[in-house]
Amino acid sequence: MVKWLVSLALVLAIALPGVARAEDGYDLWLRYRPVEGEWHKAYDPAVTALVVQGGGATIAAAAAELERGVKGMLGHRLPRTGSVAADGAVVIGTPATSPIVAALGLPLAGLGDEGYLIRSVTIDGRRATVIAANGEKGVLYGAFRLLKAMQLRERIDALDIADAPKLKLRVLNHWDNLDRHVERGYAGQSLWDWQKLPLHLDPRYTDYARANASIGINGVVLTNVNANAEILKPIWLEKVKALAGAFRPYGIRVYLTARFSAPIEIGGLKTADPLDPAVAAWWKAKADEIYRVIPDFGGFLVKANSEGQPGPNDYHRTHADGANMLADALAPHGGIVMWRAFVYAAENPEDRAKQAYTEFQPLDGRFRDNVMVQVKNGAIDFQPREPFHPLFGAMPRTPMMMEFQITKEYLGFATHLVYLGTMWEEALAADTFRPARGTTVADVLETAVDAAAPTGMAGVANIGSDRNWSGSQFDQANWYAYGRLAWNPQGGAEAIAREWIRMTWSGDPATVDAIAGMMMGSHEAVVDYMTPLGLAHLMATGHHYGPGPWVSDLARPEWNPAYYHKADAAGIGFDRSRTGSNAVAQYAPELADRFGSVKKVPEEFLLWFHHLPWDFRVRSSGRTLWDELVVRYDRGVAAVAAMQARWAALESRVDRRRWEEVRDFLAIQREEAQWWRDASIAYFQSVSKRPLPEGHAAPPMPLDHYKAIDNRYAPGN
Ligand code: BDP
Repeated sequence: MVKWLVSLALVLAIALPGVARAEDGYDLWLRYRPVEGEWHKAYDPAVTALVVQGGGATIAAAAAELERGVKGMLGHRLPRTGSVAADGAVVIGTPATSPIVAALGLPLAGLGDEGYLIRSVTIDGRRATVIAANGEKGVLYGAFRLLKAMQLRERIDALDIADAPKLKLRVLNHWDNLDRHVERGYAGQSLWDWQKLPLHLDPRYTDYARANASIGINGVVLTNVNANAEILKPIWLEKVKALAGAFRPYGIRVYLTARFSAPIEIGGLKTADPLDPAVAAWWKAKADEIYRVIPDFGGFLVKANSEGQPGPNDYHRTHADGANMLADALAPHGGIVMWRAFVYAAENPEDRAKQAYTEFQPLDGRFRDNVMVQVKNGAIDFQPREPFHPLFGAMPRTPMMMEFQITKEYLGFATHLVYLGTMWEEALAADTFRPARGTTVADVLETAVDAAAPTGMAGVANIGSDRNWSGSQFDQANWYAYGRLAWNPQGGAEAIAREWIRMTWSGDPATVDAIAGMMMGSHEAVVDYMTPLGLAHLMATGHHYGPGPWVSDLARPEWNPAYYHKADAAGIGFDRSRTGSNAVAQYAPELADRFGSVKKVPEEFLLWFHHLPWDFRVRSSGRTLWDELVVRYDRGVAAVAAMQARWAALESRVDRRRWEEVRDFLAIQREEAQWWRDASIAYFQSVSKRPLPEGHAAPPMPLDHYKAIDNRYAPGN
């Protein structure tokens, strides 16, 4: 019987490849599943052979990807030919690697060294598609784009696509420790299997690089911002070199985090003072050593004088002193320093939201040309919703790099379905009013300080050793959306979601609409059930798993949720208006006025900027603030229930295994949304002493129950 069942399963698996193959998410958006009927007929004759004339490892990677994609989608091999011998050739190359490309005289001038052009052309009377670029990386990006056209069922017989990235550095930040623990990681262990490096290269490194290249990511910081100086020792650099070698064909450079006190810890010096010549000499020698091992090393990412990390302030030097010293060591090799502006200090009584601006803004113009200041999207810390960081637009002479968090530390870990594209779009589209109305955060990022200056975006990775890479199927969308927005910060979150869905789940229009609907509303839902109306940082201590709005006993004031919500018998919210911390003054005057006024502040930031009485009337609804909070908590929970219902209806529309995983995760999300709602209402009600509005249920348990929940082993901590 068992044997018989096994053979039946085998027969089914062969007969119904699309249905029976258990997908587990490993293939990401590069699934290359067979193309059906009419589309197959259209594509098949258009892609018959591959013409590659020379080129290096990156062109070889592009060719291999085209072969893989065509085999998967069209079912045929892509023979390589040296010339266009029949209709349907795909010609790839740069004018330097390919005489055929050179002879076409294509308009590549405006595409830089990473852009590409894809055109349907006629060569010697034969129909062909050319993927051309100034550099090999562009060819690789173009190859992925052609494959995407087929994945999205776009016509490929009259192509004329020109595209180039708007930012130069599109970087993933891995918060990975050398013992493979990932700080704030919810997708297993670090991908970097250090113990087996450099001699064993896990094939996943190549698949990781392919996925990154497919969305234009061109740099990865391998190590945690809470840095370990060990990584800079020769034995580790050999391992880094091996990873760099695996990534190089895909146009990806490696970077490392530099622990500021490394000269003391591994260099035997007594100080790490950036103005001490011996310290500068140590870093210079270290940089020279790194570049001997990894000639295209990208540079350093530094977290200094933040949350206990060492830095120049320890020696009464500025962040510019520290960054410039490292920049001077890297400059001869073309490396850059990404210096984080995420700084705040327990000793500093100033509103935490103000501290980064206070410290960095006066340093505008004082950094070397190869320094970028890397700024989180908001002024606190990757909260479900924050207004954009006031440093954007306020340092016009300093290259500014956006830092988004892809891993969902504060947004429900891997088990909550939260599409971050909309959240990032909101930040990128925010008007800074600097230098004038209409200059968005995206514009600030894209506008290089001068022609040679770097521009960039960083994303804290959500990638680990889990089969599905990101801990959940839907968190892959956040990796994807991050890459697409780093390529083009003006790219629309919904369009990005839709293309991801079609490549990852299904091309069926009704299915795409249903999943897009879930994703597009998902961020608002999590904001509602965790931190509505501009509340922030109410998560439990340390691991940040679940609610902890009552916490007020931690050593550092700004680690306590109570510091952020300031709820008392009279009301709730953090007064950052002129009469409060005056954080609004760090924005352009128009915004200071808007955010600072209770009448004009956007409702989603109401309690971020204002402390208001519980019976304050909320403009949009006319409800009291207390009632509105309760309504929003419930709205968030209801939105998760609606996602569950939508997903249930898709049961027959997507493959079983992934469908079940998402179903289960939504059930976890539902429970946890309820937990957030109940615990938050129980706590705030203990402060506000108000009855719940009619039709809204009391939390089932007393406050003490929620306070006693102990999740000390939550992941990522
Ligand atoms: C916080 C994280 C912490 C990071 C820190 C940072 O909780 O793990 O080290 O950000 O960005 O959100 O440096």
